[in-house]
Amino acid sequence: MKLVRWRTSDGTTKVGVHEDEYLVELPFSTMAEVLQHKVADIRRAVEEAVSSGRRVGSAAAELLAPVDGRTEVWGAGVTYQLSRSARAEESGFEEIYHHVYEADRPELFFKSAAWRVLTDGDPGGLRPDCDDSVCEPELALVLNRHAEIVGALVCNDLTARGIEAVNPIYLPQAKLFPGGCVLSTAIAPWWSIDTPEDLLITMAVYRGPELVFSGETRTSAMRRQYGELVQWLFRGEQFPDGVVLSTGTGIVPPLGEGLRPGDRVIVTIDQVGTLSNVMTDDRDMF
Ligand code: DO4
Ligand code: MG
Repeated sequence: MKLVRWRTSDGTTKVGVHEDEYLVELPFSTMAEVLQHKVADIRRAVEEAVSSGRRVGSAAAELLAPVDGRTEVWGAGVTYQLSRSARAEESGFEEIYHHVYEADRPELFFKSAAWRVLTDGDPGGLRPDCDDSVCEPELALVLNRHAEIVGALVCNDLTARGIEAVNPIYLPQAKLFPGGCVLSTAIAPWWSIDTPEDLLITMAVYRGPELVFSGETRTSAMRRQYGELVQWLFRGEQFPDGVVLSTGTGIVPPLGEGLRPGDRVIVTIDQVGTLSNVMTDDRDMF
């Protein structure tokens, strides 16, 4: 059972629960409104909706990206040892990445507004002015305005790593661009996930029929606790419609083996979901 947004055949957008081939509407008009509530209230609304039996078939519904309104997407960086060593290797700025990996304060950055977020089956974006871009498969936390974890998503934090490698101060240009933020369609409620601190994350990149890269990690390899990242994010910020916090990547393709237009990237996180997107550097696609 997952939380989703969908568009009906008459063009109305709804928010509800997706279970098997059924949808059940929730008493909220947007996902932003859901994220204004405490987890206990959201859970109660979900349980009441499911037990009401007011199910509709999902076949005619168009599932949408999971966020709307003023909900933002933020990223955490250098939270896995592999991310730290890869950034140091690609840029030569070893000390900066070493320091942020060890420091109390994590690296946190704005990634996307809700209206720019793409989802499963959409194209994924590559910057046309960067010839070394990578996919970053990450577990993303869905947080309400009260800094509680409501659920989880798969995030592909697409990154123009060739730009960041020239100078880490170019980070916003390496992270924010059309098609650069892809989230899975359905929010897995946090209360439904067993051992969220040890989930398997896998990624595969296909060029035509050929598998050109694959990798895996586990969330247990992350240096920081989820609660620690959440606490730092809310320390100096407010999110009236909640926020999605992507927790960083533990899978990094080797230098020089970046994505090309036409590559299909598939990311899966146990119990959370799957993302499959074909990459493009054509900005008219977004
Ligand atoms: O320092 C750059 C960002 C790193 C990042 O996005 C990650 O580690 O996932
Ligand atoms: Mg990342």
